[in-house]
Amino acid sequence: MKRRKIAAALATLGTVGVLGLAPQASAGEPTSLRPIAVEGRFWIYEWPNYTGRFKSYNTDDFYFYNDEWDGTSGESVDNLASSAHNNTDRWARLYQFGNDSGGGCSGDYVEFAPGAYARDLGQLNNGTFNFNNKASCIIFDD
Ligand SMILES: [Ca+2]
Repeated sequence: MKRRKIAAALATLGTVGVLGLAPQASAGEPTSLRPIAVEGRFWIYEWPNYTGRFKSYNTDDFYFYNDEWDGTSGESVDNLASSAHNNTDRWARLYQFGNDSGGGCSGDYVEFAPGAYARDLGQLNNGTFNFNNKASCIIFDD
């Protein structure tokens, strides 16, 4: 997967993730879910500072709308994540727009290096980039 970087180290707690605005980023993305073997899990949290309800992923998921917070029934995680931790061995991206019809994901994205975390998705890139309550898709690098 080609990685377009508008590089900027996140300021929070030494996070090494990179983010970008990439309306074209869906070009070349896989069009179906892959059973890739990711070590560990990528965690999203309802509130900043890794608090509130949580959900984790260890494979691509193009459609957060049908995912529930752990321990809930029918309460979608879509557009509600406020902090995140990539506790996997892969690069991963959270995308603004998901897809349930075979297409890729699109819109703004936040890219996480293996092990990277974002304490507040609403205050990325020294507070200049707001990804709070936007995540709708996750894609891991091969
Ligand atoms: Ca899903």
